Amino acid sequence: MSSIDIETGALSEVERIKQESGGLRGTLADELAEGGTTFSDTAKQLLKFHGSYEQEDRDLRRERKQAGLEPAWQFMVRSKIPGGALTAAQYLVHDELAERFGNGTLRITTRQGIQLHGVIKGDLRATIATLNEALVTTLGACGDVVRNVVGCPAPLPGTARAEALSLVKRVSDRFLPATRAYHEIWVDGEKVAGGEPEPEVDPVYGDRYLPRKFKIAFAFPDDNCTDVHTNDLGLLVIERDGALAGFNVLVGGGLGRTHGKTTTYPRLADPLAFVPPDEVLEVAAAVIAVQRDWGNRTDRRHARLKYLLDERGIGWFRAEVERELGRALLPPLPVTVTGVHDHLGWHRQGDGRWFYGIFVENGRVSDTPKLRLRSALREAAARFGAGVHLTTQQNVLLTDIPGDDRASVERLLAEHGLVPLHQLSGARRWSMACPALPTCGLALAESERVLPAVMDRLETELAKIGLADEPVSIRMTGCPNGCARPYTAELAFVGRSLGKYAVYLGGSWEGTRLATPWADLVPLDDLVPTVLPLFERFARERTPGEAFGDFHRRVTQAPAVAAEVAA
Ligand code: SRM
Ligand code: SF4
Repeated sequence: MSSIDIETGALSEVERIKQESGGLRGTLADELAEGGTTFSDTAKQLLKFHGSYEQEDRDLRRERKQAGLEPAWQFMVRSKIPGGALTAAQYLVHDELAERFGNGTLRITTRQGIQLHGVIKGDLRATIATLNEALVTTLGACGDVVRNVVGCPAPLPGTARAEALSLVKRVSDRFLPATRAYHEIWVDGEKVAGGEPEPEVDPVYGDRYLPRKFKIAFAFPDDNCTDVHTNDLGLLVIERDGALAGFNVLVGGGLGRTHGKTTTYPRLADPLAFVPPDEVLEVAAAVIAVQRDWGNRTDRRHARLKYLLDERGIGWFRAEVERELGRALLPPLPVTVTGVHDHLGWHRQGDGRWFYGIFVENGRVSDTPKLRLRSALREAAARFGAGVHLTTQQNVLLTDIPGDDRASVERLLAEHGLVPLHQLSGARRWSMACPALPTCGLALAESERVLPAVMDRLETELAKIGLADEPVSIRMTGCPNGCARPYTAELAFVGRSLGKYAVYLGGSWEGTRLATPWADLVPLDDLVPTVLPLFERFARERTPGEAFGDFHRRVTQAPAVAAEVAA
């Protein structure tokens, strides 16, 4: 019996759209052929599964409305890049498309993807087709399916690392939607425009796909650079004698919440089982099947796996997964997550070559008069054939660089205005922001565009109190959905309304503890003065080696304060 049989509420509108879409086709091909600037509401929903969102330039909203014009419709195209690994050629295609069809910038995402913004409807097909020619897909980058599978992108030596990375790709391939619609619409083009949709039922997802987005991450206990506990399904590597012994399976992570409501909340994943490497695909399929059959399809705000787990309990969930598998699961192994790396700077790959990690402020790759980052990355890829690996902290690793080229790479980056790593403050190096305005339709406040100035101000103050090099994870989002993972940061600013933020405090450096609300409705200009006393007290009273988030969890966060702000 599936949960659908026992649900009493009406299915959400998106469920109907998926079910009637004929394998995610709907009217997409016809609407593309019609031209114009926008899609119908139904087609917009299906477009997400193909890796694109219809957006508008919100900076132009008022002006265009006053002039009696329609909104400045434009599209975001998101590449799905398992483990964030691109060849030089694949990266160069993104760079070229950003120029030809986008807004001239590339946006590295918090899930190792690349977003092109500002693509107009008439250029969508060419954009997606060109990515596919370079063997990059956008299928399932958005929508109610398994999203980009993330894993540590650093090509460090070690068989466990190599094996885990190869599994990232296999898991991603396994859970790509099976529909042929994607190729018909975007790659083969005309063949299907106006044609009858072929009935197709996806062997993994069925005809209604999943109740909601589903996120998978791989991580290492000593390097949780992917923030594994924030995913619906996490796979934490267990090594024995340097070899990959298997994974602890974690389930039910997710961060989305709504201001002023306690019924939606961030949640870290719980350990479910230990699985050997050759059973990962099967166990992942079973976890996905349980969420597919039992996840909430009436209320999209309660449709993520985390709510199913809280409603039914981990014991029930384990029993359902075991029923799917037809066998018992092994208990999870005791394991502690001890570290997170950003992989910036030079590192040996173990094959005689090197990789160099570059800080990309808030993931935005662009050329400005001061910093020509886009040109620098393009040249590095073109001249040195460097692979471009993307991190979940929105940074870039240039890979496969011969030792002899290291000085030339450094020169190239310096010529384009890149600040040497040692000049970055610890706080800036670990900061992240989501795109928010002007592209995100859900943004309540600015994020990417204002965090750099907040960091300028904070950095100056931190230098005065001896914390210039202190690594502190600081994240900002334009709304409570959590796209830059604010709730696992040590300090976070979450957009409340235009120019006002909630302040969260006390997540752990390792990503194993959630931050809690500390102050609310703080105006943008007051953010630094508001949080500075926290840093001053930290500088004075911390124990040796104590991290900022741990200190504040220990000394300042009375639960009563948190509860008050949440109410
Ligand atoms: Fe996100 C929706 C951007 C990672 C939670 N996210 C959106 C949309 C598509 C807005 C929308 O629905 O109209 C944003 C597009 C903005 C724009 O202008 O392009 C958007 N999310 C992003 C990215 C680009 C942020 C970034 O700074 O890089 C990330 C793309 C990742 C990728 O390549 O796939 C991104 N989003 C995340 C993460 C972090 C993660 O997965 O590691 C989260 C929190 C984890 C989670 O999913 O719980 C996240 N995004 C959301 C949510 C809340 C989901 C929920 O369960 O409530 C929404 C809203 C929704 O789905 O209804 C959302
Ligand atoms: Fe948009 Fe909110 Fe996500 Fe930021 S956190 S990109 S404002 S949905």
